[in-house]
Amino acid sequence: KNHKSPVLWFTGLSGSGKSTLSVEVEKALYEEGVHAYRLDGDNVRHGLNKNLGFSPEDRTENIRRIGEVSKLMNDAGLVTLTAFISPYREDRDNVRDLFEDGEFIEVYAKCSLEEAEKRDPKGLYKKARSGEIKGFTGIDAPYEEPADAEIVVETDKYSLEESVELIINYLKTNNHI
Ligand code: GGZ
Repeated sequence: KNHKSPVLWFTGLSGSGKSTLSVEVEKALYEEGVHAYRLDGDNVRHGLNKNLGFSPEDRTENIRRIGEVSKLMNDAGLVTLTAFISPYREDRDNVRDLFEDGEFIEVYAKCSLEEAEKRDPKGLYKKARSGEIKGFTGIDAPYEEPADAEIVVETDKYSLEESVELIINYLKTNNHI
């Protein structure tokens, strides 16, 4: 087993399934007896980052802070899972640089915009299309696809179970758990 715990950094469009996936991976880790903690919009954007919105600058600051918090939790020995769009490659790479080689695992929840928009669980894409929300990722704000994510999960092709298994197998194969 590797000495340091990994950080699983989920990235992807709104509606790509990264949040659901991170919840299920956390459960699977628990079953394996691994202590993990998950950061997502509900416990971060409503607390630590409640002064931040969705401008490019605020998204960058959102990701920077989440990266630093992940670093603290990782130092405390937890497997950390984060589920944020994190649309900018540079911001994700800056977080990666906080960690030792192999510790930071980028998990790209890859899903076509078409499928994410079809799911539209909160009706936000609809609002973005109508102009009610401005600067929505994938509509009128960018999402920069990862070029070299450690794990790519095609959430519009694989079941949730298959996707979780893929991630857990990666962690086992690479001696993270
Ligand atoms: C993207 C937005 C926006 C805009 C509100 N663009 O589907 P959701 O609702 O639950 O996930 C989205 C969430 C994105 O927050 P993040 O902290 O992950 O974003 S970032 O990493 O870019 O800082 C969506 C909701 O917040 N939301 N306005 N304009 N998503």
